[in-house]
Amino acid sequence: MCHTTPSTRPLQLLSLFLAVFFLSSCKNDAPKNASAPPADIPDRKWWKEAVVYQIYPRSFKDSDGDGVGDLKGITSKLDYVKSLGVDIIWLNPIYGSPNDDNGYDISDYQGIMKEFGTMDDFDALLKGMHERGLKVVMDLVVNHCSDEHEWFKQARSSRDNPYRDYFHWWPAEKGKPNPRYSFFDVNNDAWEYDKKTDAYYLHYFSDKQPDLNWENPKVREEIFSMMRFWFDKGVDGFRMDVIPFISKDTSYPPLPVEYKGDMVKYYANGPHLHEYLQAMNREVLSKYDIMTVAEGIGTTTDDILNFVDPDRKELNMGYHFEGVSYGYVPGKFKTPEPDGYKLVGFKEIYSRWDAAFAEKGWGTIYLGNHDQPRMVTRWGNDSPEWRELSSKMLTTFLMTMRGTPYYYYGDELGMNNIKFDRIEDYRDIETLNIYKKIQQEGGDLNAFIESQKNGGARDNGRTPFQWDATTNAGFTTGTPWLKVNPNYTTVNAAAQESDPNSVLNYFRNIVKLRKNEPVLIYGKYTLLDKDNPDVYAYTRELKGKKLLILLNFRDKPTTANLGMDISKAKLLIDNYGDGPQNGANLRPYEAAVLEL
Ligand code: TEU
Repeated sequence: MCHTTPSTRPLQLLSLFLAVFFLSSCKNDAPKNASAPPADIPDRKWWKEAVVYQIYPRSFKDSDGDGVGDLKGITSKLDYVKSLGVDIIWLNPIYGSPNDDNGYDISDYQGIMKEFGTMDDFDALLKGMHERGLKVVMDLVVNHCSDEHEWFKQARSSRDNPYRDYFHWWPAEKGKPNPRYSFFDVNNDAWEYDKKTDAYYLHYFSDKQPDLNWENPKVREEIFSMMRFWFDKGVDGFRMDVIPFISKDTSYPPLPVEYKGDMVKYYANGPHLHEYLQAMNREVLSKYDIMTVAEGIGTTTDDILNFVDPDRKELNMGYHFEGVSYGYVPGKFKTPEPDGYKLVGFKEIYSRWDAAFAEKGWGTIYLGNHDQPRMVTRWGNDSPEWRELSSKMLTTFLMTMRGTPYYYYGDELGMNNIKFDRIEDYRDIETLNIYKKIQQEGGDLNAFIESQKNGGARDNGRTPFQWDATTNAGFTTGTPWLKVNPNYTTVNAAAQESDPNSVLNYFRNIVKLRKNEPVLIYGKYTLLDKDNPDVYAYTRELKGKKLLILLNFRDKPTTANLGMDISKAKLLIDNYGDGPQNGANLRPYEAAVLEL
């Protein structure tokens, strides 16, 4: 045993101080509010230990009364964001854009959308974030740009324009190209005929979002140099929009006979994708201390490591679509199964994805974003009786899984789907086009509107943030671009701020717990009671510390069959406040984290 004599103590204190100082200034170290994980965790990274908070800038806070959220609005709310305990803010696109797809159609990659403000506003926002120890991740949308981008204006002006090969063209004299699928075209036709040069151009999304031709080295260099521009400004990473789509077989062969409209499977992971990502890493990403996350459309547990295996030097993380696509009626646009989704299948998906990173790589976890319905409506229960408890339960899931959590603005209040009755209330190109398609085909329009109330219409997740009970939830003094959910009079940040039991304060507490318990970040995940149709139970384990997470996904009491005695377990957090009663008997939507 080592005894410290009084004479050596000041020296020891000094070296302890220096060690702490050195560790806390180390780039890959934990964010400041975390207690230090055991020293021997391999491959620690700040982006693994972080909680990401996604802000949809259009709907967060409007500073000038035009009804559209903006950068100054976000800056004015940074203290709120900081108070959540999150580390990284992901901003949906804020670049110059005519807004055919709310900024995912970029006309100026190095400028700011007029409605959102100016580059000075951006610089002030970035400074405000960094001053508070918050990092910022921007959206990188480079599978396509806007048809109003100068590149496309040039390209479509003549067949021999130097920018022509920045895009994918099919000359009309070769006949109609083989079909390709577009998400946002009423007829799902990705080839748009352009009269001026008598040719078709390719657009996987709307006809105002022409696909960029990554096979052209000049395009890659333009994009890499644009990325350097933002990194040199100090941004801390990119979320890469539909990145598995960037490489294409430009001979556009007929689709194989097995093709059944499963566009993503056939179009993702093109022939040169990984070559381009490796070049991006070599030439840009590796030069900065930043993070990257692929919007991993089409990725599976079998191929995700091709993106995030650190030895391959491509990206850091990806997010998959298997979870959020689960439990929809096949063939019906994002319409939830009438009896609800099956929890056993849900658990299987998340467990399989956790296992994909057991040896290497790193995952993410999310239940909502700007393309999805509100988490509580889709995965919990948004009736007044259960909205708060089930929101907290889902938040517990997100904050106790391995993988970096991506948490969507407003979920910390338990915001839910707005459930529009009329197509006129929708603004999203996706919903409007699907409606038109159903109309053209003489389908049942009312059934579609009904299906989207609890379903996946993207505007459900894009309504303005509910700050307080004043007009328009304090989001704007003007007319909001998208209606505010009428429940803002009771569901709002101000009301929840002072209530220790609010959804908001539960979020803050569980974020704190995650950051103070390295086991929740790095610990091994083990699913328990796998076939239980109502309870999701699992343990997380690290260096002798073991936590048990119990989540009741139902509006009725139920019991987890754990095969262990938990009467001596220590309660760390619980959404009812007093922990499970009588062993593993759980009340409706009860969520608890226990130390075994
Ligand atoms: O989304 C990719 C995508 O495939 C979406 O079309 C999504 O699956 C669908 O909308 C769900 O209903 C990304 C962005 O996140 C999305 O907002 C953009 O519209 C899209 O790319 C095009 O950039």
